[in-house]
Amino acid sequence: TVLVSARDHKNLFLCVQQIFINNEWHTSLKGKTFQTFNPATGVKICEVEEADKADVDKAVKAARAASQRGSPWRRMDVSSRGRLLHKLADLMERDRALLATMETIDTGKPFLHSFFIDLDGSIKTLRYYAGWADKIHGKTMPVDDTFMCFTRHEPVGVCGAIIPWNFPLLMFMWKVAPALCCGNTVVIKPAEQTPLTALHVGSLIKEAGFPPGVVNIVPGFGPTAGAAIARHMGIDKVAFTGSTKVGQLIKEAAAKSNLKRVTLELGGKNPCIVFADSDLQLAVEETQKGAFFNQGQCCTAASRVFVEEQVYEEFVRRSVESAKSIVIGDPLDPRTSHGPQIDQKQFDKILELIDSGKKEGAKLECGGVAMEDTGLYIQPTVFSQVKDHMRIAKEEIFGPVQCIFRFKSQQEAIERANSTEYGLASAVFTRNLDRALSVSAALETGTVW
Ligand code: TXE
Repeated sequence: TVLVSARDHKNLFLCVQQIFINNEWHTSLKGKTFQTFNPATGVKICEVEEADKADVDKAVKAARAASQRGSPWRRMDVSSRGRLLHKLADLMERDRALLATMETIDTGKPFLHSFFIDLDGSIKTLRYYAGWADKIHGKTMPVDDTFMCFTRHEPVGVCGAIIPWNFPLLMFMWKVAPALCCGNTVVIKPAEQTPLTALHVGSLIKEAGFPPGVVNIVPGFGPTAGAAIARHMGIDKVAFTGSTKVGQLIKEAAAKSNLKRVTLELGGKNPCIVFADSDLQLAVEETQKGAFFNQGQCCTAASRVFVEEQVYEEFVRRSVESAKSIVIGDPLDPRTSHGPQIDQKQFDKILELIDSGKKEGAKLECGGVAMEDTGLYIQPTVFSQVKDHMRIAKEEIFGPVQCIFRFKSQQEAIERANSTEYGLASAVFTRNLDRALSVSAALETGTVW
């Protein structure tokens, strides 16, 4: 039923288009709205009230009041805080199909991915942090003389969060769940491309029984609402996921305002090293999922695949075959595994980088162009013979482009993998456990798969 009504967008988004402050819906103080579009069709879904600096001020005021010592939120038992997070998870389970449909219409990601990956991950994130709420221990430290020394964890206070459009709901939960688990209050700005699921969750937060002001949601744009969060004197910490360039602005704004704490999760150019002794079919499948999942719009995308020379040709052949079998289509159709890019800006950036790859001499094995008919679809693209100096080897493409490199020795692979300004994630494929462990240790990334 949800899917059917979603096709014409009727009745689906009626109560979720406003700014959420103090558990109430507000219009924009400047009286502005912005549009959100379905990237699969280019059709406008709805208008959303646009938060600007004054609306952020209003949200911060609510969040500060809710975080005052003696407030219902601060007085709440930690176990009850955990129960509230579980309650929110229950409500998301109830509304799972609706939320997955909204997410698909607003982002263009295939429905089954929204339903089984984004919703599953969001609900599990809430439950995980719900379990932590009453297990945040301090320490006692032996000190000299007759003193006694112990730590007691206190909430940071008001946490600002600014999130991107590639996993709108999941990012929302990754930011909000840990903050709430520790007793903080939150002012969160969803990305301007994808505000809808966040706003629906606003209504669930109220329904779950969180006190007013604990979570406030300010849909709007980066340079206005986002920047207002980053430099706000009433916000104690800001967490941001997005581009490296904006991450630098956030840190600068934090430094120039109240030196609020900053957590950044930015871009990547993630190496995968495939050794000749690996299970080749598994390596082909996993590296390709890594490259094309979510239309390549992942900070941890497998964007540089280094393959040992003995298996290089066969790896490329199988990768091309696999890329050609990907089902591109209507994201609401359960058969679809590949949808459109999020917006024109990203679409143009990806095609420009693909073009640079062709010009700089990488071999285009398949794809490399947009789909002809409608929407922002780009064909899954495989480049072989990619060289380290090429732009496609160095810049984050954030689109469905797999770049395959050839290597001769383990040492060479490690050095080339590490030779990047990024350090987010990497992967190693081998059947040799010694090698898996030693290469993992040598890779300079936060995560190694
Ligand atoms: O990112 P922005 P964009 C990378 C990816 C992509 C590129 C640009 O390479 O192609 O960034 O994408 C808010 N002050 N990633 O333009 O602008 C904005 O409103 C405060 C990687 O979409 O960084 C949105 O909520 N906030 C990434 C959020 O920042 C500002 C996910 C992200 O937008 C702001 C997305 C400002 N001055 C893009 N300007 C990942 N790590 O997963 C913008 N924003």
